[in-house]
Amino acid sequence: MKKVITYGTFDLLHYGHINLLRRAKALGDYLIVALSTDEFNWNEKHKKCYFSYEQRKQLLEAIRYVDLVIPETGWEQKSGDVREFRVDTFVMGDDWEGKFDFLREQCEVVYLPRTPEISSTQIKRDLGR
Ligand code: C2G
Repeated sequence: MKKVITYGTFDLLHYGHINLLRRAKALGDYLIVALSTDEFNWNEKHKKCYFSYEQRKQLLEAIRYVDLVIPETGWEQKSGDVREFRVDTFVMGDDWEGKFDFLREQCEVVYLPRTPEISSTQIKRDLGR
């Protein structure tokens, strides 16, 4: 069974996220999503999420492409996750291009083109208008 992993906040879930998850799943048989916790988002990414971790987890678990959701609590966990879950492929949107190449020693690393024009920030901006 080919296992794929990806990481993110996935707040205000939108079709850009779905495009990423669909393509990530297509690279294997089992997709793990490491979901940023509220603390990680706030302390490390300075993101205040609209939905809580539990709400964002519930949304992700309802997506047909997602097989498992685990917490992302820090930047340093990726190598351990790849080892622990015996991951074959690590996937991120290409806004992260090159940032996780150190994982190439352990697994395949794939950066997928982002879906242009949509983002959680854009949604907030438009709704605030
Ligand atoms: N994404 C995308 N297209 C968009 C928006 C997001 O392909 N229009 C992708 C991102 O490239 C990322 C994933 O969807 O791979 C999740 O996006 P975010 O929730 O913004 O994740 P991010 O804040 O980049 O967190 O340790 C890694 C971080 O947790 C990644």
